Amino acid sequence: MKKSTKRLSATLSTVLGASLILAACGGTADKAKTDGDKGAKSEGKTYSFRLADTHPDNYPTVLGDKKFAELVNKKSDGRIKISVFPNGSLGDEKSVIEQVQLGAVEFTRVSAGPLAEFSKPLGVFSLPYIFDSSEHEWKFLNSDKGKEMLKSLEASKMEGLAYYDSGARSFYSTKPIKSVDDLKGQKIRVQQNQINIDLIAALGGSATPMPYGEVFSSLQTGVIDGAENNTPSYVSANHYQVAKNLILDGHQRVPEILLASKTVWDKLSDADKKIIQEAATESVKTERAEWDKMEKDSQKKIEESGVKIVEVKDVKPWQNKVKPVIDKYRADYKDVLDAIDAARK
Ligand code: GTR
Repeated sequence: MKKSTKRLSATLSTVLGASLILAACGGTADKAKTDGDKGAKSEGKTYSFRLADTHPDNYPTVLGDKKFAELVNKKSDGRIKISVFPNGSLGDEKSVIEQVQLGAVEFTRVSAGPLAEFSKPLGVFSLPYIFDSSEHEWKFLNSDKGKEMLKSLEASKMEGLAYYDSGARSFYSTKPIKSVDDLKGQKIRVQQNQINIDLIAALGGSATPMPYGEVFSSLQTGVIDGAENNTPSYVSANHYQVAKNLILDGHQRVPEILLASKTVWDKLSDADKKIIQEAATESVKTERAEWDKMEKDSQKKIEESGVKIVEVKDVKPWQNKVKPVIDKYRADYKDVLDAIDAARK
């Protein structure tokens, strides 16, 4: 989609969403409930909500979203309908987050990367090399502190429902990258937040924050030299067809987050909140299983397509180079970094 068309559709969707939510929360059709049901106030109401995701239809997060929607529908006996809008069709992540804060879009699945500009605690996930492995990351995400971080979104008008998997992010470029030194002087696209800008600066490159949907054409036209992401995104967004040098440095593990607009959430009955929360938690299993599958498929595709892959055996030189970033933010994130360290044991 052209940028101008995309913007128009994002604006249109804001307007549309706002009217939808008015209809939903203003108390539409009260379905008669069976007797003996003394549930909370809004029980029995029907809702039609939208969920935005930047990824295409068959991507693991979108499959997770769909599972979530299906479970909500089932658990509410068809009263709560959530339609999934993939492909960034409701706007890029930053503008979707803004729409969610307003209540114009009711749900979204976004990366913790862009969320960091709206909710400072989530910035910790953009710090480099804080997790050793997927196991370490998930042990933390499932810990009390991990759950508390989801809840911290409330202060920014969002209700965090669940974490989804997003693996590890690595650099890729149209120019060769054989070691950490090769990023020097390269223009690298990053997710939109300050920590990423500092990260690229520490590596000697220049950071270009921009929406995900613009990365492919920017690589093609040379606006940027490279970018960084997990392998499923590298493949599904076709970046691997243009940026054919991949270095598996795994500098970040930035989880995905499924969340609701707090404006919408606060108007739901306790029973409906419970339905939605349970469905979100249950959908994690689907997303993670799809994630594992897609990581393997992407790996295969990359190998078959002539991408030059460099495995990083020793991350020490990378860690040393990005240490100024950790030093800059250590005090801000002390509590959570301690909890992440504790999850290592
Ligand atoms: C992906 C993530 C997307 C988006 C993208 C990006 O890994 O799943 O939601 O944030 O990265 O780099 O913009």
